[in-house]
Amino acid sequence: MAQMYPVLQSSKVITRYNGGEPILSKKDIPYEADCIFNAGVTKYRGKYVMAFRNDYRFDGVGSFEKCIIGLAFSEDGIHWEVQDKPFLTVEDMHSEEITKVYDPRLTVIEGKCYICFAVDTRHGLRGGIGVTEDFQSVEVLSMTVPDNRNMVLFPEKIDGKFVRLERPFPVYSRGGVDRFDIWMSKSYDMKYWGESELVMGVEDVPFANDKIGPGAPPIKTEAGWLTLFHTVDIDRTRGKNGWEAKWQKRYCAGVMLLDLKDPSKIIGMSRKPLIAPETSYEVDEGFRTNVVFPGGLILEEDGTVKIYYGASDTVECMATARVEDLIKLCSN
Ligand code: BMA
Repeated sequence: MAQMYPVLQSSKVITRYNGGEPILSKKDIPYEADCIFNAGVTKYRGKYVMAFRNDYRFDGVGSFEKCIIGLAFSEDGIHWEVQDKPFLTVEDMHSEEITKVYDPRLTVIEGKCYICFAVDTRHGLRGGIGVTEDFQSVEVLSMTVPDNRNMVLFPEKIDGKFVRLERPFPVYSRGGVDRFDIWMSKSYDMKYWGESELVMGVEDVPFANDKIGPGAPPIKTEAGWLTLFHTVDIDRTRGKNGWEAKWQKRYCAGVMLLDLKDPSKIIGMSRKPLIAPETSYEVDEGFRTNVVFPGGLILEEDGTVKIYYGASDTVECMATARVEDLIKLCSN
């Protein structure tokens, strides 16, 4: 059985926007919406773009009938103008197999905006990669076999190849429980992926006892590729909270630095969470509780970063930090 886990605190280097108030939530959406969270954010042609998850029509038990992706634009990365219709829905996937589309991540590479997303299918969870230039439609370039998701792309080719981080779910071969790790694959064309290798095992993270996965697409710094990941610890003594009947997990954001030339090599990582659930939105007000799920990291010209994260699967929040402080956290 998983151990009881200690209190975890966010690093002092981060500042939550408005003390942890959401930057996007249900009330901002001009169509049917309940939970707005786990967004991917990037800058494209001078504007901030956010693709967010929208779960709606609660079934009264533990999940939502609908799970789609919406789109918003912003001039400052804080105030958002939401498009009047959804961006990527189950119907857009043209497959009877697919039941949900969610957890988008955005990366601009060579002038095109790529979107990684997850889908639930009747035969397992898959990770998709699509591309858009007009944000009207998405051309799907590849889909993994089950079970794999949480994919994020590096913003440039390395040695002539596109590179992604990803998180397969090796249940059968990891003892029949969650022991999920971060992997990496490469591709010449975004379609065919290979050269897969392990980047970080869950056992390498002192504040995780369950699983880890990629979070925000990496940003390039002189010290290496800086990236955020999510971590999960389970504590069986945690009881019901939120709208869920039973929720014993806690999700935090971690930060690590990968080698510029060979990003399968970890240069360093923070041995403590970068963001742990602490505010009411993160801890006890949402559909779930105790969830901080990072999906976007933007480096500004003044050396600050904006960190975007979903709070308790219900709202989208943001925090800021100095990039050099994040690098410092990874230097042990
Ligand atoms: C994961 C994903 C995320 C979600 C998290 C916490 O398995 O479904 O989208 O935020 O659980 O519920």
